[in-house]
Amino acid sequence: MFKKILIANRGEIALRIIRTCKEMGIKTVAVYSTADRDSLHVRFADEAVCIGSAQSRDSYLNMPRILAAAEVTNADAIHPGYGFLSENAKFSALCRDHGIKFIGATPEQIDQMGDKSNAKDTMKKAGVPTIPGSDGLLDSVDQAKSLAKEMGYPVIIKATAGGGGRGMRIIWADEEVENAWNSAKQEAGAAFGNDGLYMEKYIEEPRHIEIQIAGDQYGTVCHLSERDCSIQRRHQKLLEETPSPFMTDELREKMGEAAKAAAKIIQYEGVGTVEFLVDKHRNFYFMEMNTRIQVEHPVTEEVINYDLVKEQILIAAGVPISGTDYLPTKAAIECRINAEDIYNNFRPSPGKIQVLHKPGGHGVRVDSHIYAGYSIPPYYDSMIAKLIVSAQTREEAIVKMERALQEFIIEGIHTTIPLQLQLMRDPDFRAGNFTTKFMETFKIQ
Ligand code: MV4
Repeated sequence: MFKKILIANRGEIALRIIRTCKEMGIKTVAVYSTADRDSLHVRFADEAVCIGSAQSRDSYLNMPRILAAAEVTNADAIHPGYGFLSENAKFSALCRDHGIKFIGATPEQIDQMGDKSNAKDTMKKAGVPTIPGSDGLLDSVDQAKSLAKEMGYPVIIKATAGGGGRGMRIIWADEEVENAWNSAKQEAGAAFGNDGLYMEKYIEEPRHIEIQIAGDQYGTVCHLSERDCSIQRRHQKLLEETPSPFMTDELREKMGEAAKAAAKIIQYEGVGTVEFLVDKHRNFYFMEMNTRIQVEHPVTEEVINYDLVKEQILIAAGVPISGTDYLPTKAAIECRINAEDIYNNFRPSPGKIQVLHKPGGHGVRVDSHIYAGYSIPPYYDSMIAKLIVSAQTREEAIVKMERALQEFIIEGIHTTIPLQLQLMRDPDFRAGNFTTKFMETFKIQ
């Protein structure tokens, strides 16, 4: 087992990883920027190394400095958390070259899944359902035009290096193809340095349902059921839950098997997530595979009674997994609490937390790095807490979440708590009647 793990991240996930390491008897090294001097991950780690100034590229994205911190502290593994370097093939390769175990995917797997058209091709070969569309990348606007005509509208053009909706264009008619092609190509080239585009049939009003998987070094793979992440705003998830109110036992079985096939074909080792789009007829299609621990992993932990970070560490250390799939016996919901002003277009709201009261009670979990007197720096992601509740049924979980949100007092900054409260009281949300389009028409009160 590892003796010492360096956590190449900040905020709640750094704290989350430190907590598991402590329970496993593994020493921890925090790295931090000058803006995070007073952070809890620095306080609670066994050692802490300042790696640079506030801007991420000077600190949390600075590979040489993080590797140097690992070398001087004698860390034998690096946990990258989510975001930052968690899906960076170069960093994964650098760790390998330095004899430090990267607790995440290999550079080959990251590259394989990072190119979306290529990932889709790989999944097709594994027998995982994919959205009908172009055979690989499109060569020209003329090819795009004829394929769109042949498939029938609407279609969608996507950047192969994309993610988060960038370089994506929905097309409803012949005359829109040329503009969509040009602007997507330009946007993708500028954003990713790769302007490769492919086309798919556009799925209207889908749900975003993902399957958590785990694979060990010996080829054993299991799935740990689904999370419904359809409640999003501008590709930022607001709330995640398990089980999905749209799920059936039959669909879970099929999606679980597909997710395992996806993991097997790339010989995936570690915990990962296979994202699917699910249409109104419950047809499901591979969308992306994430080779990291995700923000929303706690909802899965609460219903299957399993520490996913511990599992990541055990798998990385070569411990075999049991290989049995997990089915939910409870319900869990996570609300992301962001320092944002929902009445001013979700403008970030950094600043000092003057008063703080975190909710508690049975079935309530708060994953957060904030404390009374803490100043939220303006340089990073605005998520400051995750409120997770679990209960016997979805209905009870919603009631509990409403209660816990009411108890959550944060003064000094704006937060998304009022929006989350409104969601818990929304008749369509309560009925499980929502798609990825839900927030587009949601009226903030
Ligand atoms: C789609 C789609 C509809 N049809 N592909 C959004 C980000 C990227 N991961 C893929 N995305 C989508 N791909 C086809 N063929 C709709 C979306 C989409 C979406 C997907 C999941 C969650 C939220 C979304 C919001 C807008 C669009």
